[in-house]
Amino acid sequence: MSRKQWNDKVVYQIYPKSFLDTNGDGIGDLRGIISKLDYLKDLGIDMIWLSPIYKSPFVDQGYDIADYYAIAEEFGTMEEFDKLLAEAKKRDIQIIMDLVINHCSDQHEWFQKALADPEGEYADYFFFREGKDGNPPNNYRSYFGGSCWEPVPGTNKYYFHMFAKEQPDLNWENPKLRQELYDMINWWLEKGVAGFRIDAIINIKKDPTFPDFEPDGADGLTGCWRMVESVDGVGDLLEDLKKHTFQKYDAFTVGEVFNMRDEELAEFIGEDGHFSTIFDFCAHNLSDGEHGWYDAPPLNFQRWREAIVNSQLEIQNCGYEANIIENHDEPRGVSRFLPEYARTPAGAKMLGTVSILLRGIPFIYQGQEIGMQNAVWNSIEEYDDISTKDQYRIAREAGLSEKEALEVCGRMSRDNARTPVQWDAGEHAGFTEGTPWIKVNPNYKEINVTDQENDPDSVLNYYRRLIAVRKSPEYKEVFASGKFVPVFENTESVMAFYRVDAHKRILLAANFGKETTTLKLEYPMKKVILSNQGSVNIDTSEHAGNTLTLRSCEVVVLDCE
Ligand code: TEU
Ligand code: CA
Repeated sequence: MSRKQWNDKVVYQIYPKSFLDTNGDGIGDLRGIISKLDYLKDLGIDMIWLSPIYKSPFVDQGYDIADYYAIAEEFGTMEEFDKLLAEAKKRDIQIIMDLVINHCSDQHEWFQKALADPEGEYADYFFFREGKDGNPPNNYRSYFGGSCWEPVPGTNKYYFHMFAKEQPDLNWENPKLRQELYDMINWWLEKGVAGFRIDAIINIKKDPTFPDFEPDGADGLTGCWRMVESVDGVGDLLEDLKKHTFQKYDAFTVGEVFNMRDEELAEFIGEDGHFSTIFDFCAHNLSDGEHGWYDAPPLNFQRWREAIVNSQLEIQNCGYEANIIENHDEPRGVSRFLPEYARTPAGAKMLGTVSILLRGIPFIYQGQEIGMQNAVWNSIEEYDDISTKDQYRIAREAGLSEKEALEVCGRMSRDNARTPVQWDAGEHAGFTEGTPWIKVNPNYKEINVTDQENDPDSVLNYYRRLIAVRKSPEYKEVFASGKFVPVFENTESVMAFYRVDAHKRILLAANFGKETTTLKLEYPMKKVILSNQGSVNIDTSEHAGNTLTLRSCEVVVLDCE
């Protein structure tokens, strides 16, 4: 797909396990997704990204794949997947899969064969290395805690994993392994998927010498991302991947890329970039703590605004990124980016408007369209997420009390976004007739789809209008391709920008503050395109000039001269 074919699309991320359960086992499934396609169509969705649905032991919720050619039994069958593709197509909705190819599951046949014969050909699908004097080959810490190296039983070797020990990393230097992956990718493309969201992809390039780095934590280890940042040559692997797969099918690809070198942006998303697009995590990276979640800096509106503005300005020099508020790895945006007084329907609409109308491809995460929030977690046992358990341990080891460590996890846990979608006010929020695999956020009686369907003023109905505006014949072009121009940057608590092309100048202005504020408009307003609090207050009288008054949590989108 050329840029023109995807830069006006709106994408919706489904985390299947928590979307909708239709057989009472407490786990969302493909039939649940099929039954909600009309709902998504109605919302204005063009494309669905499915988090992994492949066969998996679910150590990391399906990001540990045991068979790339099979659907997880928990979710359904290949026939049901084909039905999902066909039903989506009828509605003009495309499906993209999650492509997890930096690592697989330790239950994958390749890894089992490698363990069975550590000198054989399958061992070279992975990184098997000899230890140093009874210790692991080097001092890298995995993303989920502990050493990146796990002993290979019966040998003096270790295998390498950047995530959980059940997620061995694949050796991309091995052409045979690469070919196996390419065949698999092409098989899915032949089936009719439109493309992929590509997991943790920058990690595929390893430094084969695995040099030690200066320890950066109490455990004496060093984050494995240091190798990612120091090694050269990931671009060659990504081009090889593209050439043998996506390019041939004109597929849409969105890379999950952290730790990229800034100067390489154009190579990633430029006209002939490695991917169609990558996610913009600039706002999310603001809460990277030096040692973990427990020392994550608190969010500050000015820093948030500055990060987004700078990122937008940078990106438009070469391509498009994908804009998100939240995803399955991040806490709910309403709880994270809005101050407490703004965690209301008005606040959710305001945040959504900014995200959807920025320059780039909007991705909406399931439940975002009704303003779902972080849950309240009462004990570490309530969590399922492997990363949350690790972060809890780190926080405790750093001296935080149980209560404090829980508070940290409550704020940052990936499980915040993984609680079931709140469909109605009935038992288990209408997600399942059985026992949900993870707790339902108790606020489902206040926040759920059914109630919002019936309320014209709801967050859900606002999102429908918002997406419709973005896709309307009149404004589609300017929102898809128009330039991003920041404005009112010196006004405390206001996030505002223009989207501009040869024909249109759109102003978006949002007041994140607690108090009412006024802005002196630079251009006369032609028309109110959207607002989240009823009538828009513009005073054009002579003494006022052209003044816009914004209440707390008010956002307006104006067509200007
Ligand atoms: O996420 C990659 C991931 O975990 C990053 O956030 C990583 O911690 C980062 O590179 C550190 O800077 C993906 C999936 O979205 C996630 O759900 C999986 O757990 C992970 O890969 C492993 O597949
Ligand atoms: Ca089910």
